[in-house]
Parts: sequence; structure tokens; C-alpha cells
Amino acid sequence: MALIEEIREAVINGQAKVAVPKVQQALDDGVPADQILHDGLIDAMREVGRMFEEGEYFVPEMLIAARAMKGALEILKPYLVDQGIEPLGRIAIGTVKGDLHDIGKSLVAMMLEGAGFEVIDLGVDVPPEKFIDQINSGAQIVAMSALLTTTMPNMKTTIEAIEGAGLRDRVKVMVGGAPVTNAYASQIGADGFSEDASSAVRTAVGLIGK
Ligand code: B1M
Repeated sequence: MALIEEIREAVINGQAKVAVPKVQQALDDGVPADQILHDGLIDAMREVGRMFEEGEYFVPEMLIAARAMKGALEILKPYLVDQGIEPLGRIAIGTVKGDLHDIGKSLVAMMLEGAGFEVIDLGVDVPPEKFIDQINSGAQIVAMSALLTTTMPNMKTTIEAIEGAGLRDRVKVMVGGAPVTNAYASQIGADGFSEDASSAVRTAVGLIGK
């Protein structure tokens, strides 16, 4: 079995102790980090989602697979993030209130950091007030992630709270996450939307005007 396929299998099976050294081995063999990310890790999570939908996996299996993916991402991080770049701007990122999914958000944060942004990662289950605090501390972009159709409306709630605090003209808002669409982003008054981590960088650069 090719190394990438072994990494994918290990993540699907939640075997962090197998996935992590195999990612290192692939890097040592010269496999590009973004190929490991997309064909090994992201594809594995897609499969885990399918198995969950079809009742083959339940929450504990999803959680263990997510842990394996996060361990593997830690190994990849230095290869995805360049060091020592002058900050392009400051971004506060988080998964919205009620939502505990952090892998996609962390990946977006990692890529933004790699592109030269100063990134404040607020984590998951982030209430509007925490984003507002960051705008008051100088964040130029608020970046919100949501993975659940039930938590997507909290993006709108956050935008409304930013408006209510009189800060809307001081910040750009970008949104993303599997159920989020460009149309939804426009509907809730966000300034930008992106489908994946690399286009999130393009969106952020566009919003900051650089
Ligand atoms: Co959850 N979960 N989960 N889950 N989970 C999904 C999202 C689901 C689609 C699975 C399914 O049914 N097929 C489904 C949502 C259905 C829906 O709402 N339509 C679901 C469900 C139902 C649930 C629970 C409700 C299950 C339950 O308890 N019954 C529960 C909710 C808990 C909560 O949040 N309150 C739950 C829990 C969990 C775990 C905790 C077990 C675990 C998360 C662990 C963790 O993150 N630490 C988990 C996982 C792992 C998943 C799946 C399998 C994988 C998510 C993932 O990490 N994908 C997921 C199924 C799936 O997505 N196929 C699923 C990999 C990641 C790289 O992709 O996050 O999409 P993604 O990020 C992408 C893009 O979306 C984009 O860029 C990223 C990189 O390309 N992006 C942005 C993301 N944020 C962005 C922000 C941007 C721009 C782009 O700008 C700001």
C-alpha cells in the first residue's frame, strides 16, 4: 500500500500512533506536504463523515479519527507555515458558538499564518463577545467557521452583535465551513466566503486590500 493510502487508513481507523510517524516518513521521502494533507488527511475525514452518515461510525469513532488527524497536522504544520514574515494584518478566527469542530478552522488558521497574517485563534464555541473583544484589540478581520447547519445562524448573530457594538465599519468578516455557501455569506452580510483553507488566504488578502 502506498504511504499516503496508509496515512489515510490510519486516520480513518483513529490510529494516531501509526498516522503520525507515517506522515513524518512521507515528508522525509519528499512527498509534498499539501499532497499528504489533501490526499491523506482531508480525504480520510471525508470518508469518516460518510461512515458516520451511513451508521458505520458513531461519535466516539469520529472523535478518535479527529485526534489522529490533529496529531498528523502538528507534524505538517512547520511545512505549511513559513516563519518570519512581516504580518499582513491581524485576524481573529474561531468556530462559532455551539460548534465544537476545530480541524477545518485550525487548518485555515495555519494557512493564514503561513501567508503572513497574525492569527488569534479563539478556538471553538466562540460567543460573539469574544470576537468583539478582538476587534477592540485591533483585529482587522473576523473569520468564522461553522460545520453544523444548526450553528451557521450564529455567524449572523455574531455579525449583528458586531453591528450592535458599532464596530461593523472597523472590521471585515469572512466565513466558511462545509455547510456554508457564498449565497449564505452574502445573505448574512459577510464580506467574504471561502470553500477551503487555500482560498481562505486569497479571500483574506483581498479583504485586507493587499
Ligand atoms: Co461532526 N458532524 N458532529 N464531529 N463531524 C459533521 C460536520 C457532519 C457533516 C457528519 C455527517 O453527518 N456526515 C455532521 C453535520 C451535519 C449537519 O449539520 N449538516 C456532524 C454532526 C451531526 C455532529 C454532531 C451533532 C454529532 C452528534 O453529537 N450526534 C456533533 C456536534 C458537536 C458540536 O459541534 N456541538 C459532532 C461532533 C463531532 C466530533 C466532536 C466527534 C468531531 C470533531 C472533532 C474536532 O473537530 N476536534 C466530528 C467530526 C470529526 C466530523 C467530520 C467527520 C469531519 C470534520 C472535519 O474535521 N473535516 C464531519 C463530516 C465531514 O466534514 N465530512 C462531521 C475535515 C476538515 C479539514 O474539513 O472542517 O470542512 P472542514 O474544513 C474545511 C472547509 O470547510 C473550509 O476549509 C477547511 C479546509 O479545507 N473551512 C473554512 C472550514 N472553516 C472555514 C472558515 C473559513 C474558510 C474556510 O473562513 C473563516
